[in-house]
Amino acid sequence: MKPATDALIVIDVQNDFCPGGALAVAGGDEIISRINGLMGDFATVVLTQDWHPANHASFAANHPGAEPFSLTTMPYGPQVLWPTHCVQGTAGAEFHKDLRTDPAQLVIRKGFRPEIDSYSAFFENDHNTPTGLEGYLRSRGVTALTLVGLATDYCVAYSALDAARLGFNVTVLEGATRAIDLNGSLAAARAEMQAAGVRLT
Ligand code: VGL
Ligand code: ZN
Repeated sequence: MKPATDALIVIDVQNDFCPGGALAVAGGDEIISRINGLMGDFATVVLTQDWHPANHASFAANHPGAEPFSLTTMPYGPQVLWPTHCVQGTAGAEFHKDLRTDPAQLVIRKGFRPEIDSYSAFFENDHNTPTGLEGYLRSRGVTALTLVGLATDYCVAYSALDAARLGFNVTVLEGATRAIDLNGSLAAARAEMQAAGVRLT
């Protein structure tokens, strides 16, 4: 058992990020048994859920003529336009059926505002609008985070970088993550995380 100051943050282990899903991450389902096993080691377990309305601005389908995986510019900066995924209330947004959810005390949903994406579990993509997770963790005395889940180079990396910036001691268990790896995004995310003092193991 880890000390009570340690929390496990399980990022977006949802059907749409697993094989067969709308934004499938290669091998996304391979990490689930490992994550389930880890849950027993942590007194605090948080799950995140990408949770978009159908009219979300991050969907290529909502930008006439735009291809999935192309880049656009939003008021808050560059934004990848994704295939429609994790729409609120759909099967694709549900957690993978093999993921244990009972040990989690908190499920944090993100990306629910139509006009702004939220990769990070802590802040939306403007790097300013909080999700509330920081307050939850701090008020429970948590100082160290272990991050696992999908995808390494987007939601896991953005969460890890924000957490490090907020002063948490952050470890990403790379073996319990899988990446999208769009145009070198995995290498870039790893370098950024290392530079920010995130431990990659
Ligand atoms: C994610 C792209 C779009 C993720 C979520 O969970 O990494 N990636 N929405
Ligand atoms: Zn999303």
